[in-house]
Amino acid sequence: MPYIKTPQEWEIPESQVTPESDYIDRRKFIKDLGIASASALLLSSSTACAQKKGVEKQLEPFQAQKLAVENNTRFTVERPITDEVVAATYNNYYEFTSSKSTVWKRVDKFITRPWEIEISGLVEKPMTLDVDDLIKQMPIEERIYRFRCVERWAMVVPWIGFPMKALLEKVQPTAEAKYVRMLTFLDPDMAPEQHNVRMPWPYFEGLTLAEAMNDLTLLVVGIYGHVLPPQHGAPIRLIVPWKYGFKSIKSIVSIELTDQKPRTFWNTLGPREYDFEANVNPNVPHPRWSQAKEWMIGSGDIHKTVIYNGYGNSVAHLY
Ligand SMILES: Nc1nc2c(c(=O)[nH]1)N[C@H]1C(S)=C(S)[C@@H](COP(=O)(O)O)O[C@H]1N2
Ligand SMILES: [Mo]
Repeated sequence: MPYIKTPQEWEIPESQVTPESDYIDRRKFIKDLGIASASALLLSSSTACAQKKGVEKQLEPFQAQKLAVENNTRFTVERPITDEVVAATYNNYYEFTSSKSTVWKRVDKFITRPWEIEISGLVEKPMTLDVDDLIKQMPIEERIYRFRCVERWAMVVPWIGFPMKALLEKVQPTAEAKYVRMLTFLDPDMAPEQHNVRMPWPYFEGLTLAEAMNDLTLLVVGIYGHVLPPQHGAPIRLIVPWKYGFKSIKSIVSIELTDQKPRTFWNTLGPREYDFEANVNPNVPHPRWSQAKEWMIGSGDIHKTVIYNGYGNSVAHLY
């Protein structure tokens, strides 16, 4: 079945393509992966079909909430768009599980509406907004972007959202504002891995104000023509396509403007491995693997990694 990844010869063992939690509980993690890969090998095509049907059913209510928006033709990618089911069954969302292929099965208790988002800190007009009221006020459009995880998998996805700049212009950062700090929700009843005390919940990330104001920086509320399903970070998440995926924080409840560089979730857990900037760069290896190549989820196609994930024209001047 197309959504089960065929291992490529150059690929390193699974235990290394899932680094973001590797060292936190290495033994348990490898055990989980062992089970996951063994079962993937044994999966008969009928089981695979049943699995595909399960995902399709899980996605249905979100697909029914269509977002009729224009595609912004300034953003095109030469590579094929990743299949929706592939993208919806290969997720990093550690609040639910560290096993990418089962996030979609663990999000059923995750209630994503109503949802409020607070914008605070060094701004002239702090505000708390209902996400749907916010969406009505913002210039929503579709953009096809490349997406690259630090673990070397990549995809091409049609996001729906609005430039973060539009929201920042509304709240008016003060002259002292230099950074943007973002937080994910905290609710262990909905997200069981938030009971795991080895991780500093809730997930937090940050950008410089210049990065946040860049035209590419998108606050995303939809995907594949409809509202975001929970596994992709409903109801609102960040996408910064020239940086490794962990910067693109999901299910945001707070955006705070600060004059101090914010800490980040993965940098707190692995300071040597996940820096604040995290720009995609083939010439800077991760301490445990090369970043020279990447592979597309679904097809397994291998490509050379491109500096700034191919978005150098828009962002190289920032560095
Ligand atoms: N709150 C939160 N945001 C998160 C993560 C997470 O675990 N929790 N994982 C990050 C990582 S490592 C990646 S690669 C992307 C994955 O996004 P996707 O599942 O929509 O492809 O989400 C990022 N945002
Ligand atoms: Mo990632």
